[in-house]
Amino acid sequence: MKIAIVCYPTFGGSGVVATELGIALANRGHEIHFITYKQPVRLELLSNKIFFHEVHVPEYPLFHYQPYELALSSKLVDTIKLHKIDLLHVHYAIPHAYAGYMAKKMLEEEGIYVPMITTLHGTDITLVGKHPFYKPAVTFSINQSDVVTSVSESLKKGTLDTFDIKGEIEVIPNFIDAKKYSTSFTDCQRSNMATEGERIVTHISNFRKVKRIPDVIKIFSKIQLQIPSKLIMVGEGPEKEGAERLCEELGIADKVIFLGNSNEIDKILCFSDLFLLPSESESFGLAALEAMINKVPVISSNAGGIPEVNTEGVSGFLSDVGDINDMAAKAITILKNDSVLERFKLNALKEAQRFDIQKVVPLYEEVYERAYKGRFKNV
Ligand code: GMT
Repeated sequence: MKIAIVCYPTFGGSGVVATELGIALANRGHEIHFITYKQPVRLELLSNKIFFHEVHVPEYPLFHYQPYELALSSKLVDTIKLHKIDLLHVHYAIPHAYAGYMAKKMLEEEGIYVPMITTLHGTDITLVGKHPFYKPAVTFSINQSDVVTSVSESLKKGTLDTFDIKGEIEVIPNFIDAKKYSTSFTDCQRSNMATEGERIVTHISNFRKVKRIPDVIKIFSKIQLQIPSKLIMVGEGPEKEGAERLCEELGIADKVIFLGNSNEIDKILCFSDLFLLPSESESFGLAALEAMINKVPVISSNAGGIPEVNTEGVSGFLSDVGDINDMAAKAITILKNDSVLERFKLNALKEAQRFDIQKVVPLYEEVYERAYKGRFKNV
């Protein structure tokens, strides 16, 4: 099939999932066209089955806000016509489902019928989408999609509770390429980050408020009182400066390493002993899954879809949002004993394998087949 994928190209779960999905689909013989404003960070264009089409938004001084949706929908129309695309898959409802719907309607005027699949990722529903300023447009574009998928049961429920949804929402969880990780590193070079007797605790995110970055620092501050350890903070975002200040205030700045954004997440996770994800809300928690496939147990909150990924007492532990004492105590339980840590590491890997790409990508293919066959249904 020829599939157009619309996503955010930046560091962030939805863009990562969309990119990895596109690459996997190309490996299975589909022709994939990414359409977004920048080349997605995890996309290396080394395949004759993968194309990238950049959306340009020309600056015009009259506009206070440059009309990205307009440029995107025009680009979709042109690309779909030029490359005879069969199907459109948009990741993150805002504004992609809205722009996709407009493109679909414009194409219909020319007798071209392209089904649209919308995948809901989290903040497009739980944070941004439900704001009264956006809600009618988000509701409309979800309802106009030919198929709607959500990355967890929790997000599906949240969407049905918040919006007036007319059709089905199918849950297709996020995924991970287990094979890629089983063959990756043997030498983790952990000595670059910590001394032999130290444990390495890691957090990776976009450092937004929802990630509760101060909790990460405070949990680690308690851990390091009992276990010699280092904290590695990976990512960039608005909460980073405050986090650096908090480390100074708590007197742990020499034990916390801020690495910024990285394309070498797997290398970092390779030498990590524990992953912290105390988020306020999380539709799935792809970062936790990436940790687990690298044999890193997870201490997380029990928000949203995280319990669908991190299994209590098996791949790690879960606590109520904000309960940093509980999270620190559970982290210490795992870290203080070599054999306990080893058990959790192996369990984390095993649990992550439930989400292997080989099991999940065919679910998307099934959805595509069905949507394509029914493409004239809503005309
Ligand atoms: O976590 C973020 O803030 C980024 C956001 C995104 O859309 O890029 O992530 C959301 O989608 C990911 C992929 O499906 C999920 O794993 C994250 O849990 C979800 N984030 C939230 O719900 C806060």
